[in-house]
Amino acid sequence: MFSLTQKMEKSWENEFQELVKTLPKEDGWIGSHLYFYKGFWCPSLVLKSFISFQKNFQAFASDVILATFPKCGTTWLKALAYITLYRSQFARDENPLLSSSPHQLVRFLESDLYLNNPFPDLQNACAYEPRLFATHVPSASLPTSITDSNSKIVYICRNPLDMFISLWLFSTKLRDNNLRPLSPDEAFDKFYHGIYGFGPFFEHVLGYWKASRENPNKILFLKYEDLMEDTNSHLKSLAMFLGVPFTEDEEKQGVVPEIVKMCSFENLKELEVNKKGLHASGIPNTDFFRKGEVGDWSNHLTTSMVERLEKLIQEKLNNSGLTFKLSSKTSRILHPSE
Ligand code: PAP
Repeated sequence: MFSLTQKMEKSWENEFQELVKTLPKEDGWIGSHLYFYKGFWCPSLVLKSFISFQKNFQAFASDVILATFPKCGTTWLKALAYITLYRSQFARDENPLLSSSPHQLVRFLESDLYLNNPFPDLQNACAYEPRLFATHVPSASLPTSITDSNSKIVYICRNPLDMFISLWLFSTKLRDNNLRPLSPDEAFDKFYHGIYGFGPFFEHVLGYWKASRENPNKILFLKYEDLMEDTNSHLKSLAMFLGVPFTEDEEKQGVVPEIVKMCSFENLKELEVNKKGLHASGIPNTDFFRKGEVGDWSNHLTTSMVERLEKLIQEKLNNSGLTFKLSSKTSRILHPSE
């Protein structure tokens, strides 16, 4: 005899399998597939959990959601936001980053909490209040309870050239051994056409960009390059946005540069906790720390790849007001009117 819950699970599984058959499908970069659903390429491993997250997540007005495009600074933002938001909860020498990776501290909704459970225990997933979660889901596909509530979103993106190199090298490292390697040309072609997890990049970035301009009190829009250039002042803006501004006393005591240093690439990469252990998806923690630089694309991309990407950026960002710095040395900004 099946219980009602088992019957519902079976019918949802059947419904899911029928849906999957109808979706455009492409090979993934690491091993599994990508399905085009709700306007983005969803990795097959998280398709079901994305649907559960979208259907079942109930946001609280106090929630903070870190929304990011993959390889654009998620790990860094998780560390900065966690320490800033909860700094009054722990002693300075008991910093949680010393014992947990940023991904353990701020858990992904679709690719962690909802992975094997359509109704995860979200309350116990966060050590402190307000709740802090992360997602790679585009703004148009977020659960309506996030978009319609007073919950806050912090978004980070990065220039697409560095993002592509970061994604390609990350995928190359983790790619299933049974598959032949993804050549730079193949990877570039897929990237150019927006076929990678949570892509296309430009639709994702522009979705959050437009939403943040319409409602700057709800969405703080950050760029990796700006954060790299002046982490202190962006951290102060982040604290203000989260409703936990640094006090004069804290500023005098040097709390801001202390958090910046704690969350820096150099520091996090060397912490024992980030050198071992696995992310919820099975990816080694250490693979989230590679080079952490602006402009590394120039060591990898051919001239023709750069030209094609620059043209694509100009086309896609035209009239949006959004620009990206491509290099830290020259502060070169690629502007759509260039
Ligand atoms: P995810 O979206 O898959 O979780 P994410 O953290 O966004 O990954 O991307 C990893 C990138 O951020 C890597 O960039 P790279 O390949 O160009 O080096 C990683 O090195 C960089 N990164 C990780 N932590 C930090 C940090 N604390 N400061 C600056 N960059 C960082």
